Amino acid sequence: MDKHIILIGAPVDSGKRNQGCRMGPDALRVAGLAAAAEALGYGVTDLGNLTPEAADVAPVGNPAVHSLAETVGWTRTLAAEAQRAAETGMPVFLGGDHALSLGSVSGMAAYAKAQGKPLFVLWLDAHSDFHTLDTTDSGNLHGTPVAYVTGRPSFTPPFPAPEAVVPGENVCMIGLRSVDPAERDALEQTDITVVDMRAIDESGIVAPLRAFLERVEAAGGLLHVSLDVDFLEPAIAPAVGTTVPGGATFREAHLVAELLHDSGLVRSLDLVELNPFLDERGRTASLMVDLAASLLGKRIFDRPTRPFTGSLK
Ligand code: 6HN
Ligand code: MN
Ligand code: MN
Ligand code: MN
Repeated sequence: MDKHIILIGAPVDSGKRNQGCRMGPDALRVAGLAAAAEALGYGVTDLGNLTPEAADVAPVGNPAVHSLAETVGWTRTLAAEAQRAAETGMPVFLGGDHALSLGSVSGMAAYAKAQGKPLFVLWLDAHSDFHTLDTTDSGNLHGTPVAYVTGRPSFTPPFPAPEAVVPGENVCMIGLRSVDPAERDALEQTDITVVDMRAIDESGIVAPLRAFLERVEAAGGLLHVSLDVDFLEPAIAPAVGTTVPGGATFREAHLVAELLHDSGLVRSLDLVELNPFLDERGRTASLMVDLAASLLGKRIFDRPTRPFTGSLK
């Protein structure tokens, strides 16, 4: 089961106005995701592209919010599929915009709860995606999933009440460089670990990641990783609608993926916000697949699963 991957196509495009992420799952397939996993010894099942269940919802108070019914439908569909897929392997959600994580993460939280284990979430993103339905100015629901899964108010109804809430202390965000004032004020009231690009510049990306992974391991937790394309520096990953300069470099991102593999803790993964309409000759899709391969164990030479800290004898 730990060597079995379930690819779940989630062509969610309802989380923002600019369209194109619906083509993401197929671009990740064309870039060779299944073959890369198979080459690393995994069995791969591809469930194809899902469609959202129909949802009938009343309008909410904030008139900026759009595509609400479609996003609620996706959340129900993906939360149910996450729980089903996790029974037989490692779910990999092929986005689709980041609104898909309303479903993937809440579904994995429910799965973890049923296993009697805590879910931890690593959010690799330029943005904190911590808006509620009340605070979002853009009305773009891809900016809300962390608020939903950590139990902030305003979502229920129309969204389903999460079966299990993820405590803020179990969430670590790395790569932040675009946080709206309302998100920042709310984040400061939580125990969410926030690692912005300045912190990475000053101290490197390894220390905060390792500290978080040690907490996941000590708690016997399951780790969900949510990788937004805009975590990456736009010069190397242009295929995203929300580029912010100053992102993670090629090597920083690979090192994160490599350390995640070595930890043995990753239970599920989102690959989100890829907009193939904005790509250059598939380079962003290929980079996302290469990062997924590193996370699944692609390496140059074997290293000890823990960093070498002892002395040579
Ligand atoms: N993402 N904070 C901005 C908004 O519109 O709420 C940007 C959200 C970006 C969403 O990273 O998936
Ligand atoms: Mn995001
Ligand atoms: Mn983002
Ligand atoms: Mn905003």
